[in-house]
Amino acid sequence: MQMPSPFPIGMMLFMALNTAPALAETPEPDKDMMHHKMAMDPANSMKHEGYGVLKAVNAERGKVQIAHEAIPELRWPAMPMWFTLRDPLPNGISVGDAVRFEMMKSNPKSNPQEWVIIRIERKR
Ligand SMILES: [Cu+2]
Repeated sequence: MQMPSPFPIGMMLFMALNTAPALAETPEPDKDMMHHKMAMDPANSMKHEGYGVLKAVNAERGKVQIAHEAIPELRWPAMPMWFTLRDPLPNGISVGDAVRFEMMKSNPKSNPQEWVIIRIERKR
């Protein structure tokens, strides 16, 4: 009984003859592809800047709600949103203040909403 093959015999031979060079070149295309993919996905970039108004603080949970402006690089429209604070909220920032903040994902593979503020300051 003959095994069904999706490939014509000439193509099989071609693939067999090309096995060694293909293996040798495998790491480069993979790396390029991954780099390209990371560049294409804005959520994988490390750090993003945002502006908004501080709406609420939950000091116990280390979270703040910011009505942030649109962030085009992430394709985020303006919205009120809770963020996790990496550090305690600096003194002198209170609810109602206009703020500038920097954030990054706690884990690049996690849910898109897990953003951590690594810097926050009153907008001058
Ligand atoms: Cu948001």
